[in-house]
Amino acid sequence: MCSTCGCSDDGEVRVSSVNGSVAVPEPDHGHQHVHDGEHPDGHQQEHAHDGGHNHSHEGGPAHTHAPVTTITLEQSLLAKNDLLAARNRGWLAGRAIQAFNVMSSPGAGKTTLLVRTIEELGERLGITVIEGDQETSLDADRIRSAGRPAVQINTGAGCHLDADMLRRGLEALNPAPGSTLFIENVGNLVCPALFDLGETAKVVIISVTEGDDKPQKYPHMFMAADLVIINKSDLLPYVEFDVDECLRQARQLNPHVEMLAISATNGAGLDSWYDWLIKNTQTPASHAGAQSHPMASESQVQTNA
Ligand SMILES: Nc1nc2c(ncn2[C@@H]2O[C@H](COP(=O)(O)OP(=O)(O)OP(=O)(O)O)[C@@H](O)[C@H]2O)c(=O)[nH]1
Ligand SMILES: [Mg+2]
Repeated sequence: MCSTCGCSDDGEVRVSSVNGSVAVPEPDHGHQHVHDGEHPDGHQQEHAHDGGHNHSHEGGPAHTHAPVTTITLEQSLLAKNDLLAARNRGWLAGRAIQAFNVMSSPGAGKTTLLVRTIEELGERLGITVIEGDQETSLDADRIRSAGRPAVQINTGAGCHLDADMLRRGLEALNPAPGSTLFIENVGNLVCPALFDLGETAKVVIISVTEGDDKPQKYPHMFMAADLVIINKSDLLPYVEFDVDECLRQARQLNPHVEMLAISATNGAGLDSWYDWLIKNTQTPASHAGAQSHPMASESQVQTNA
C-alpha cells in the first residue's frame, strides 16, 4: 500500500497491450515491512502500519501505538521509486526516447490533447503512449484509433503511476529508438507529482472549469512541472477563471515554468504546444535531470503500430 496516500496495491496493477493482457513479472513491492521481526515491545509484527493500531498484550490493558513509522515508510517507498526511475531514465536516454509525463485532474483534457497531437505530429515524432487509469482501456483505445500504439496500465485502487509500472509498460510497448513517448498519468493532482517515472519532462494540464486557484491548492504538482497548459480556453466566456492569476500563482511556485493556454477541441493555442514539443524532442527539458539526446531523424524513427 502506498504510504503517501494509502492508494496503491501492486497486486491490482494490470498492463494491457493491443492484444489484451500481457504477462508481467510479479512486482517487487516498493516498500519495506518495517516491523519485520521483533517489535520493540517484544511481539511479532506482520505488516507496516500507516497509522496507529490498537491491541492488548497478554494480561495487559488495551492500548494504542502512535503512528511513528509513517515517515520511514514514505522515504523508503520514494527512494526505491527514485532508483527505478533512474533506471527508466537511463533506458530511455540510451534509446534517445523523449518521454513526457502528462498529469492533470480527471477530465482536464489529457487524452483529447494527445489525440490532437497524434493527428498533427504522430508520424513525425513517432509518438507512442502509455495510458494510466484505475480501470478500463478506453483511453488506450482512443490513442490506437488515432493511429498510434498504446499500452494501458490499470492501477486498480492506485491513484498514480510509479516507476515500476512504467518499466512494465515500456516492456509491453517497446517504443522505437528516437521516438516520443507520452505517459498519461492517472487523473489526480496530488500523488503523481511525488513519483518520478524517469521522464524527460512533466506536463501539467489544468482546465478552466477547475478554477484558477489550483496552483495554490496543489503546489507540489505545479512546482514539479516543466510546462503548465491551461486547457478548455474556449470555455473562458462561461466560467470564472482568471488566466493571469493562475499563471501568477504557478510562477510564484515555479519561476521557470513555461505556460500555454490552449483549447484541445477548437485548436486555439495548439501551435505553441506543437512548437514546445518539437523543441523539447530536439533539446529535452532538463528539469527532470535527463541527459540531452538529439531527436533521431525522421528516417530513423520506427513505429510498432
Ligand atoms: N470545451 C472543451 N472540452 C474539452 C477540451 N478538451 C477536452 N475536453 C472535454 O473534456 C472531457 C474530458 O476529456 P479527456 O481528454 O477525456 O480528459 P482526460 O484528462 O484524459 O480525462 P481522464 O483520463 O479521465 O483523467 C471530454 O468530454 C472532452 O471532450 C477543450 O479544450 N474544450
Ligand atoms: Mg484520459
